[in-house]
Formats: sequence, structure tokens, C-alpha cells
Amino acid sequence: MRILNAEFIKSSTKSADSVPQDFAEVAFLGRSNVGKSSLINTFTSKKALAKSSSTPGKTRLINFFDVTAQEGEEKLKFRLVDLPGFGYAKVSKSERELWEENLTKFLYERLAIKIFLLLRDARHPKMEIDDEVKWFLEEFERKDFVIQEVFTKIDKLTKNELGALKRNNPTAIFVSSSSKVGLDTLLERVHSALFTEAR
Ligand SMILES: Nc1nc2c(ncn2[C@@H]2O[C@H](COP(=O)(O)OP(=O)(O)OP(=O)(O)O)[C@@H](O)[C@H]2O)c(=O)[nH]1
Ligand SMILES: [Mg+2]
Repeated sequence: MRILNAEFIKSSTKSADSVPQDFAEVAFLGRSNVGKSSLINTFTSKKALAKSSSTPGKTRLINFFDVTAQEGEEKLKFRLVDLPGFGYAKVSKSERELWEENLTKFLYERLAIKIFLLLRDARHPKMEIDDEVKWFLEEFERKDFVIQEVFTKIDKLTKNELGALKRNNPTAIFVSSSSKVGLDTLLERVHSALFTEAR
């Protein structure tokens, strides 16, 4: 699959003010600073489509991006959803609780999401909070979606470290937004989840 175009559609704070669920969606989920917004830019080959920052807590809203792609002769349309990162400490407890509530409700109600990309930092592959999010998704009553673990920032690993990570996580995808490694694998995974598997 080749991405032809991608554009920002809307930001929203919760389920109720989101765009209609008229396309299949890809959700980018993960801890704050793991590289969600950067991966959206890499995925679409658009440098500043999603706002990324070295300061955690950059994405505070749910952002929707519409994508046009091509597979063979076929033109495809789908949507990317950039989500606020979890585990961001520098907000008040009440603000964090409100977010978590909004985000949880959003994830439950957003039936258009057909693949959750669960991003994990390749340098910290065993964080419990990442496992908890995975379990949370696995417990959803509906099963018409795919959960795909994606290890980010693999450019920060040595060859040996990357080899070990791959052996320990045989079904994961390994990407680097700085070197574009893993992009083709990710594109194919998303294509198959949206247009062939999760129906
Ligand atoms: N070395 C390296 N740095 C990366 C990579 N991807 C993202 N980064 C850096 O990690 C930082 C966070 O990236 P973001 O894309 O803003 O992370 P996010 O998950 O969207 O963060 P929040 O919006 O706070 O949830 C930025 O400084 C990026 O430049 C990567 O593949 N390799
Ligand atoms: Mg972000």
C-alpha cells in the first residue's frame, strides 16, 4: 500500500464531539513521548502533519487525519487517530482522571477503529502500564479489531539488543521514525487489518 495523501480533519476532546465514523480507523495508542505523532508523520510521509515534541504531553486532544492510499489499481480511504499519551505526570489528578474517562469512553464507542497500534518504546519493552493497556483492549466485548504491538525508536538500540527484542516479541513490528525502518511492514499490516481481516 502506498499513501497518496493525508490531511488533518479535526481535533476533539471526547467521543461526543468526534467526526462521524464513516471510515475504518487506525488508532495510535501508547505512553506519552513514545512516538505516536512522529509515527503518524512517518506513516504518511508528511513531516509536520501531527505535532510531535521532545516534551511529553504534547498531544492533548484526539486528532483525526484522513488518508488516501493506493493498493494495486484500487484507491483506498481510511482515517488515522492520534491520541493523547497516557502516563503523563505533569497534569493535575482531576485533569488526568477526566482524560482517562474521556479516552476510555472514546475507545469503547469508537467502533470504526479496526486496528490499535500499541506503541512501546524499544528501550523500555517491559513496562507494566503498556501491558495493562493491552489487557484492557483484549477485554473489549467486540472482537472485530486487531491489536498490533509496535516497538518505536529502534534506532536507539544496538544490533544485539534489537535481535533480542525481536526474538522475545515475534509478532511485533519494529520501527524507527528517524530512519523510516519498518515502515513498509507497518503499511502492509494496516492495509490487511483494515481491508481484509477485521470485518
Ligand atoms: N530517536 C528517535 N526519536 C524518536 C522517534 N520517534 C519519535 N522520536 C522522538 O520522541 C519524542 C516524542 O515524539 P512524539 O511523536 O511527540 O511522541 P507522542 O507519543 O506523540 O507524545 P505525546 O503527544 O506526548 O503523547 C520527540 O522528540 C521525537 O522526535 C524515533 O523513531 N527515533
Ligand atoms: Mg503526540
